[in-house]
Amino acid sequence: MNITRRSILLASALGIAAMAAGGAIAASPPLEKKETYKVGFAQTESNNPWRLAQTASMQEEAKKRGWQLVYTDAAGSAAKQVADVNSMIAQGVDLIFLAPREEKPLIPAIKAAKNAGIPVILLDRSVDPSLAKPGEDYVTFIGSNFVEEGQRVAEWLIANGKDKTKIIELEGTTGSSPANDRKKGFDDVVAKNPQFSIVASQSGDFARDKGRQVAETLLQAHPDANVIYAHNDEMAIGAISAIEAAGKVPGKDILVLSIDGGKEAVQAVVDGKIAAVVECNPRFGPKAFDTAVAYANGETIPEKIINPDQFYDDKNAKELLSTAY
Ligand code: GYE
Repeated sequence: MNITRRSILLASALGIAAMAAGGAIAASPPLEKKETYKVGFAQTESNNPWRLAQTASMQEEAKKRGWQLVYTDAAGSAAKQVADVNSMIAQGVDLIFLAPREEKPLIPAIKAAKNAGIPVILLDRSVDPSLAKPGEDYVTFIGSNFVEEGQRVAEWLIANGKDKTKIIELEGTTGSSPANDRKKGFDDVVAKNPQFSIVASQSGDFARDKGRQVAETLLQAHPDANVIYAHNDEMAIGAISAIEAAGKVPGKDILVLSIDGGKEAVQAVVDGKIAAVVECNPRFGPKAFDTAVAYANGETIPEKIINPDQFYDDKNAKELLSTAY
């Protein structure tokens, strides 16, 4: 009996043992050791440079290794993303990389893949930890520490904001893990510094035009606001248009803070329109595929694999601009 076959049998024996102990099959399905794979990548949307960089990184890596990549784009719809995962299951892919749009609606699709014996690796967004678990329902989560990203922005503001203390927060997609965690990380630090206050917080759905519209409305409602914290670059760039349309100067009257660190935003730091950006690293390909191989080899996979993120402000943006995606 070859090693792969033996490890599959061992994994199912463990599953049967778990069932006998009164639970469902515990472990995430194994991945057979093969020369090449057919893997799925269920992208959530493609409306910004971050997503395009992530998709390119996944496609390049698949090409480099000679793996077949079944790519879908849910175009901003969790329902379509569920259908995309189900279609990958029907096509019999070996493994699914999933960027779940929101924390809850993708859970049934993750469980369906598990029931079909297909391991899932979550990329860049996570799911509600009370509903699905790493090592059990999915192999692992690969991505940034979003709570820390929010904290880093808040700490920069506390240290450098001076008289800029009244904050408008533009939240990402409601129910998505980066929006939840970037809010938590930022708001908790601000709450410990009572000279700062969040005067309004509303979703701009991680989108440029929605961010512009929401910023416009909130700036009218709160004319004393002098900080805009956006959960991503797209909304920050939208907010800059709203600030200028209101006859104010970004970087002078209103500080703009952002997360993602795409080239356009880092250029805006160089130009003084964005005060600081925490990068959210979109280069997933090598790590994602390496993790799949390690999993097939039977290595222990950590519950979370965290990408390192750069930080840009006026001290380093010019020098690092050429390295931004
Ligand atoms: O910040 C945003 C994108 O999930 C980390 O989603 C990702 C976020 C990223 O659309 O720009």
